[in-house]
Amino acid sequence: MAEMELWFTEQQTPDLGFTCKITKTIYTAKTQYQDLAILETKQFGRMLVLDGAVQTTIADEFCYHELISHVPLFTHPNPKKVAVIGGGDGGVIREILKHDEVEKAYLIEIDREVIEASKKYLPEISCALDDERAEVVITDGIKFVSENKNMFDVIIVDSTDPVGPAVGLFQDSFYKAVFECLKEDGLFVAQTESPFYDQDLIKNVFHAVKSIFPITRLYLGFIPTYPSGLWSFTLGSKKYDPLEVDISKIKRIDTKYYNPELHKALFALPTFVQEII
Ligand code: AG3
Repeated sequence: MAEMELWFTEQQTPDLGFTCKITKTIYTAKTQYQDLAILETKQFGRMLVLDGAVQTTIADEFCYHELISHVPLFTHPNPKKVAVIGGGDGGVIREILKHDEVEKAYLIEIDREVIEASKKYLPEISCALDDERAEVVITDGIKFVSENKNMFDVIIVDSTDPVGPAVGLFQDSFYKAVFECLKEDGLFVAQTESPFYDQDLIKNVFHAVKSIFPITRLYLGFIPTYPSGLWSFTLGSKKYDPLEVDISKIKRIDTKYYNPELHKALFALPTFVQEII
C-alpha cells in the first residue's frame, strides 16, 4: 500500500490556504494561551505553528529574525539593553546577541510552553536563550512595559497575529507604554503583518505610532511562509532615524538576509504600500 501523505494547511484568509507536506507531527499541546504544534515539513524543515498560524520554519526563519532585529540595532548607535516582547522561539534573541555592544537581552514571553517546546525541538533557533546575556521573563508584555520606565535602548515586538493573546500588542495604549519604557533616545520595531492583506491594520498602527514617536518608518521584507510573502515592520524612534544611518559604519556580522546596502533600501516602498500610510 502506498504511504499516506499528510498535509498541513494554514488558512491564511477565509479564501486562501498555504499547504505543505508533513513527514511527522513532532509535538502538539494546548497551552494556557494557544494551540501549539511543531511539525516536520518536507519543504521548510521543522515548523512552529500557533493557533494554526505558521510562526517560523528552519528554512526561512532567518528572513524574519534578521529583519526585525538588525534594522533597529544598527539604527541605534549603542544598544546596550534590549527587550523582545513575545518571540518565545528565541530567534530574535539569537540575532540581538550578534551585536557585541548588547549587554543584556530580555525575552518577555507570556507562554512558557512556547519557550520550552522551542528549546527542545528547534535548537537552531532557540540556541541563544541560555546565553549569559539573555534573560527570560515569563509575563504579559503589556504589563511588563507598563511597569518599567526609561529602561531600554531598543524594544522589539515579535508578536503573533492580532488575534488571541496578541490583540493588546497592536493597541495605542501599548505603544504609549513602549514609549515610556524606552530611554530618552530609544526606538522600537513591531512586526505589522502583510501589506497585501492587512492594510487597515498597517494604517492604524502607523498612525498610532506616528502620534507618539517623533520618527515613524515602515519597512518591508520577504518571508516565504507568511501570508503573501511580503511582510511589514513599523519602527518608532525618539531620536535616531534609520534613513540617516551612515551605512559605511555598519559592522559586518554573520547574516543571510540583512546587509548594510539593504538597510535603507528596505524603506523604499512600492506605490500601493506608500498609499496605505
Ligand atoms: N511572529 C510573527 C508571525 C506572524 C505570522 N502570521 C501568519 N502566519 N499568519 C513570528 C514569531 C517568530 N519569532
